[in-house]
Amino acid sequence: MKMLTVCVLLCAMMALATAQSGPEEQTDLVKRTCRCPCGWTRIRGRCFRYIPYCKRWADAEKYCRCLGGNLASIHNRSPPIVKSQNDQSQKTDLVKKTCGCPCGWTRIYGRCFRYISRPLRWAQAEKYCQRLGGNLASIHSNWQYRSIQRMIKRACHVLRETWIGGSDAQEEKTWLWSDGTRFRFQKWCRGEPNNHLRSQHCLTMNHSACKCWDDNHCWRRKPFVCVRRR
Ligand SMILES: [Ca+2]
Ligand SMILES: [Ca+2]
Repeated sequence: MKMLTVCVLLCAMMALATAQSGPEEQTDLVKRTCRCPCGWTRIRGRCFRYIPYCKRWADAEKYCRCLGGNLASIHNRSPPIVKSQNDQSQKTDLVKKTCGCPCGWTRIYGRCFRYISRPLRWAQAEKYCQRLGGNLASIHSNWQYRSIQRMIKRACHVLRETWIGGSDAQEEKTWLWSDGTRFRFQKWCRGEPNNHLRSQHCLTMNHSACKCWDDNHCWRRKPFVCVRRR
């Protein structure tokens, strides 16, 4: 059975305190503040992650160890994983969010998004996303906005003010997305963008109690959301 191909690879890691940092996860500071790292789903005290790659069992186990866990063990006759196949919301958490996207990315409307909790300045955040093969996130509908908020909430349970890819640094009041897509959808808070002190040129989401958009000072350090096509 050495050549057994595992097409549904499910990794599990124990409580956060026992997790080891894998190379893909080391840059995320999520582990320090969240119960499960980004891309993992907490079920009954353990963190699970579906990996949509075909691997032999041994390679699958090695991959999970690299992420700080092991292949999933199931201890109940009706375990939450099996149960989730009939539960649309949990099924979405475990399967759909990684389907077609690299590990750690969440698929939303055909694109892959990733929340990085490490606070960086806007330009640093854009460079970070570029190193991951993407850009800071562009958002084109209220539905996408809500989906990204849900992704952040799954990761950290709160909606912190977060950089996305809008900027009017090139020309005041001309907002552009750093990924080159057209800037049409807008979710500004009341009174924003106000270009406070004539020096706010970068876009944050989850501003104020309304969790809407604000133009902010690009030098401020905030967590951010990256996007890539696949
Ligand atoms: Ca401005
Ligand atoms: Ca502002």
